[in-house]
Amino acid sequence: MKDMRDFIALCEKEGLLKRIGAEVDWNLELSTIAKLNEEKSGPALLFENVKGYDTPVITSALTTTERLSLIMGMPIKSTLVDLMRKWVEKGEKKIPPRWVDQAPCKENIITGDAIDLYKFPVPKFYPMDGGRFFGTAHFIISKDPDTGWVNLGTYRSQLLDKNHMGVQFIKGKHADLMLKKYAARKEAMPVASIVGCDPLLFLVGAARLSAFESEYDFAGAVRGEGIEVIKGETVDLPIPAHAEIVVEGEVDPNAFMDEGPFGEYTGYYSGVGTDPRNFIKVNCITHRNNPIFWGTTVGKAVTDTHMTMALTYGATLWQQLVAMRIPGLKAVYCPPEGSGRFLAIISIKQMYPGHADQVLTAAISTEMGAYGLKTVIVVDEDIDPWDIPRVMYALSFRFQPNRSQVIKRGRSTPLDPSLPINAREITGRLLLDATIPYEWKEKPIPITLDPDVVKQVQSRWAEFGL
Ligand SMILES: Cc1cc2nc3c(=O)[nH]c(=O)nc-3n(C[C@H](O)[C@H](O)[C@H](O)COP(=O)(O)O)c2cc1C
Ligand SMILES: [Mn+2]
Repeated sequence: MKDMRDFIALCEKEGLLKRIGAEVDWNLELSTIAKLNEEKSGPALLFENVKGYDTPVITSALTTTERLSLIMGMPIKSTLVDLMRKWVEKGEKKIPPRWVDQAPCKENIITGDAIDLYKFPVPKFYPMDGGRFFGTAHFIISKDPDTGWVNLGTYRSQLLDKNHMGVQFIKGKHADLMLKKYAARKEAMPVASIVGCDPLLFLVGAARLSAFESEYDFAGAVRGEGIEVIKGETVDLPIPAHAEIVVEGEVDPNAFMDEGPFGEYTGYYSGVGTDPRNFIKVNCITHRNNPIFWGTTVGKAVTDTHMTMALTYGATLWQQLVAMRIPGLKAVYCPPEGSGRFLAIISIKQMYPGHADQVLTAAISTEMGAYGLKTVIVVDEDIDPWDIPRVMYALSFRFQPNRSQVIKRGRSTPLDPSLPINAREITGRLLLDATIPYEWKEKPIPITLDPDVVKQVQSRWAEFGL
């Protein structure tokens, strides 16, 4: 899969995409249809007739595990955990991007006064949002001025006027780290915002890969070949050759415009209103002929974004636990209902006393878990962490509060609505041990059926009229 068009074709072949020919307004109507559709785990939607525009808009691309499987090149009936496991395994062998000289993303090049972001059918998602959001299912490419490390990160981008887009680089995110370096050099940071591409690139942009690691190399690893890139027109950055729309520009570290609010994936607004934020001054737009715009709804779980994060954040946590060389890890699951980040369930084969405790404290010490993860549950290997009824069983019959811990302080996300709206830097954490202690000499005695009697009863099953 090279681009959005391949993805659309594949979805259509599998009956997982619906084209909408009826006229739909970019102003709240399109997002409302997408949101209601996603709440029912509906198909990907291709809006072909957006009021006042020729450009179609795709939404709900990632709402189901089936479509995530297509993107990951996995059998369509895979589970989220299957996809996470593949992510962890494939990610080991990084493949750098491959440079090309010609690319479809250069079919149209717009500079100077002709630049106009309103040329695209940018949706307004929720009534209380501060405006139209150009960048939802997009990512921003930036480069470390010291080391040349190229980062892809999804940071929402609000359309502010025809050549300015707000950006929200939360403190400590990779684009924020890079922007601080440009600030020290008294330079603006060159960036490119990409809308519409191989959906895997968006997934890696939304994943919490470690610092100094390029999301491009990771995407190449999953694809098994380097992602094709071409140099930007006005920025020295690798641009996905098959991107639909590329917005090139620069971020002045010391300039701010009013941005937000935006309905977040927690189902709430993250602040109390508009905030001054950095922005992109757009210097060039390139796009394919007949480009396709891509948007994603956030808001109340479970939607597109939650499924994205359950995969990408969950897989990142798993990867980072593997990197810590913790033995006995069976599976990691971060439910989409918790947007893949607030709650994690980990199953292990216990190998020594204190193993479960080690896993619990390790999870909140990973880069992923140290930021926002609030509740970690560890279960034995016979419990699949995605099998919530079995997790409830373990929490009822194996869990013991005296073997669990409350951690008073840890790094939080400003998005967590369980904290006061103006004090979201620090969170508590809860570590729940729902395993049978390894060191117990006498373990609870499980009740089993006699296998011979089971066989005998099964052979007579029809006789009982059941
Ligand atoms: C739809 C969507 C919107 C997001 N918006 C933001 C945002 O505005 N700011 C932010 O810092 N992270 C945002 N994130 C989370 C980041 O994409 C994620 O933390 C990613 O790891 C950032 O890239 P980085 O690790 O290279 O910094 C968003 C994620 C998604 C899926
Ligand atoms: Mn990164």
